[in-house]
Amino acid sequence: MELFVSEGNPHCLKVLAALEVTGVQCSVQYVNHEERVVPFLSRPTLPALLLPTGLHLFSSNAICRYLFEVSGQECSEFCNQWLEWEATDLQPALLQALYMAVLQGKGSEVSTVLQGPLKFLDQSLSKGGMPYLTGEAVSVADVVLWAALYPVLSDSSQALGEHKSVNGWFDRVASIHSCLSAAQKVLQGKGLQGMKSYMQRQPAPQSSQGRNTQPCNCNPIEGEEGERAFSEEELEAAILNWSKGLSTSPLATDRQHPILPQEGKRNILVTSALPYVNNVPHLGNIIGCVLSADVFSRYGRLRGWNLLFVCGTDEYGTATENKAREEGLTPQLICDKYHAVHSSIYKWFQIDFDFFGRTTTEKQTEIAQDIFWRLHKNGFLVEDTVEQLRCEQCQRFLADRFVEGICPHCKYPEARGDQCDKCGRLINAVELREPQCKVCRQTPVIRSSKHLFLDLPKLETQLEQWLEKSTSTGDWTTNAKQITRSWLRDGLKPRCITRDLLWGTPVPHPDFKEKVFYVWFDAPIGYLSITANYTDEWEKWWKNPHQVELYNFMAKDNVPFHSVVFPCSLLGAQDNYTLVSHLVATEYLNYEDTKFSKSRGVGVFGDMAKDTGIPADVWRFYLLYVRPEGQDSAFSWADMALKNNSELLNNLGNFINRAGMFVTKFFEGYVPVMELQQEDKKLLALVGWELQQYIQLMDKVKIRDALKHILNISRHGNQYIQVNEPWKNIKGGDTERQRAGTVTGVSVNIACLLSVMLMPYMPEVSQTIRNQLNAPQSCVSTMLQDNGTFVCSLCAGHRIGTVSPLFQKLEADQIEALKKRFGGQQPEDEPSKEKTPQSTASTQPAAVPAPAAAVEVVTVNGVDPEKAKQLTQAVAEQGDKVRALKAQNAEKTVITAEVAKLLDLKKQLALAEGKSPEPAPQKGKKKK
Ligand code: B3M
Ligand code: ZN
Repeated sequence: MELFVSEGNPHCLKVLAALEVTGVQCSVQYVNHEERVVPFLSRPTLPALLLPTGLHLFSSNAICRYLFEVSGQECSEFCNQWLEWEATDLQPALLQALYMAVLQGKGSEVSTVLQGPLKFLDQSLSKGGMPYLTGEAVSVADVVLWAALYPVLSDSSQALGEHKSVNGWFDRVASIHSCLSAAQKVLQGKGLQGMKSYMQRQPAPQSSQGRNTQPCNCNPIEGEEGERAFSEEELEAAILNWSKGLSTSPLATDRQHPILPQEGKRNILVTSALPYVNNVPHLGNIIGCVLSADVFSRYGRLRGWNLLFVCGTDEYGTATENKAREEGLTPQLICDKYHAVHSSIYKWFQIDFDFFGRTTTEKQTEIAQDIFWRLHKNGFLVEDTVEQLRCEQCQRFLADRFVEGICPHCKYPEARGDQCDKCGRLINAVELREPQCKVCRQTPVIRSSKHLFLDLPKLETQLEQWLEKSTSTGDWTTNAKQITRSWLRDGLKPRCITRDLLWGTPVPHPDFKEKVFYVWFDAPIGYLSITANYTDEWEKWWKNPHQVELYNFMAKDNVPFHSVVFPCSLLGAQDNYTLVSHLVATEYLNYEDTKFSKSRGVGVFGDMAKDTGIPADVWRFYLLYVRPEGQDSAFSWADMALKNNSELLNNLGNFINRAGMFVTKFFEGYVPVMELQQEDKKLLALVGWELQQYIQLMDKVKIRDALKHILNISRHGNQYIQVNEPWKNIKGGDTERQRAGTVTGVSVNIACLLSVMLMPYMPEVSQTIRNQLNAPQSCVSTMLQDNGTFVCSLCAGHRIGTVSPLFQKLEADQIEALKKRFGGQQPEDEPSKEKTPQSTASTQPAAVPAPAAAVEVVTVNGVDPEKAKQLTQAVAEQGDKVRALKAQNAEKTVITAEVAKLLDLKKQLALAEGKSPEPAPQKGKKKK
């Protein structure tokens, strides 16, 4: 038997899953989409199964059924019924949905199209009360439906709404390894984008197929092609809302600190992963953590939730110790310096933390040690002996980054104690050949050292029970659930929580006096200690799981620590801690078509953004527009210019400016009287609908998708103005002038609504619009009223302020120059150092001293690679010399002189590499 499939074809996903689940012997051939496997068919059809008889099967469901039968699993009547439903009801809707999501960029409308089938599936599953579609065991029906739905359901950017039973069932099937592995083969880990080339070859689906599955039961009025249609009732409701005007109980806009949980309120605690202090964050770090958390927090405040947003720098660990040695400073001074760098970057990006703290505080020691003793007392810590390298001269055990030697696998001479940068293999430090202490270059000896381990296997059952609940009731992104599941699938092992380092929270146990806590045990406790530094009543947030909902924002490489390890620490400590309810993880943001790389000088780092002259709000807008939500995405200069010029300038800015200008020019700055006609009512309904979509998506933390609805509104607005031509009507008779007034009044009210919806994304622009419109403070309560309605907030007679353009064009030559400036040098033929591309972890191998400046402005001018190479060598040698002198406690004056030489060399190196040799210009900037 031979099975023919093609990549990115959703039908092939079904048959491959069936093949893998049943384990039937059959060879698989990957062919391209156009391959005509079945000779007598006029159109190429894949998948196709060539039977031993020489006959072909070419319906995907028939192939699946056949494979199950061959493996001895007969297809029941019930099963057949589901397969029928899949082919006749689900497929047409799916085709439409995929077409929209993959080719038209209308991912946000997928939920509408799939609403009907998903609801049916959900009801059937919950009525049936069984784990699988047809009973207690997986059948062909489960595999077929799961595989059909996999592309959309696994894409976390699709807000498909509440389908509890579907979600539970979907996850259950997904945990069958063969299913996921088939999905991986077909989609190549690219998610929906993996289907692009397949979808491009499919005929466009009839849009009526989408119409049949409208979410409401009402009879929609058929609109023109591509237009959303509303029933009379919906139009009436829109006018009723509009005329209600602003609520009389406006949102309190100034926050009273400390913010504490309140009875009867939705109490939301938001954290962003704590950035490592020793590095300047790049755009990928910023979008993954602080910016996403900021947008959600700002939105939550608009919704009237009682919300606290905390973050801070993660300051302990080897990376800080290394940086301190390189810069000739104490670890504490390094932390102080870089904490200020982080603060100023986030301030520039307008990240509105309620509190931005740090982990090197007394509260951290207090709380971390308390959790440690509780774990100890409750029997969740175990002791074990570990073989480690110890430098007798420096009198200490060498953490992985403090030792270097020959890689046992590829013989690379500068392999680190944890990994080889050449072959990428993980290394156990004791396996290194000819190991050297990186501080004094002596040969270390092997010694055993006792360590403490968190007994994860003992906590596993508790953890799983909690996870089951949290992931089913909370909004965990798909990647967060998948990563967690795969950790659990392999079974948990005890994890070492102690390290032989100096710079860390001390382990209070007398038998482990010399040790500190491992950073990943310590860092998440930072959330608690940072809150404790904000308010003494921190336990009201952190030991209050029934009143508090916790949102953790992070990039996906941080997931297991937040979903498995840290929850285990808290569960084992048994003190009624608040555990995460919503784990929101982004995928990776790439830079152009490569990765951000500090060492190669590629990409835009937080502190450089402001030197581009592009306003912070535009940066925010673009990063949120390409937020890696559900799949990896890329920052691109050309695209940023395009989006600025098309979406911000021509669409959004243009609409708001026109609306305001009409009021100013035609009505002396006073909002005119509005007499709504059918067309205006339709627009109100449409804008109200977009607002609803925005709210639904934001509630589910689909930040990127929600943004598209803001832009939709201004697009509708522009079209409305274009069709109604107020500039002509204003010159006509009474009726025409009245019409111009209505159109202007409605438009300027839409502009006001847009300013509120923009607040989480572009806070400054939002404020500017409200200033220009002289909008009442209470307009920000739009999202409180009846869960968000479009109301008339600038009534007839309201006087607006001075209107001016909001955005500037980004010119092609400007963008070219920026692209050159930040493109970095040609990637050298060096081993990849990006182990965890989106974490703020240092990607700099410790052997190569980091550039002296925290702020690098990368230029291509004046680059001298040969000289740079020599200087790199010289810097490394001089660095070693300084370290050795320090280790030997040499005279201070001697050390100072050598450090000066080192700094000078680094400056020369920076110049040779075409970077700015000046250190961070932090002067004159206030600490947050
Ligand atoms: N500092 C790793 C990172 O920035 C780490 C996060 C800690 S969150 C508690 O990716
Ligand atoms: Zn040593």
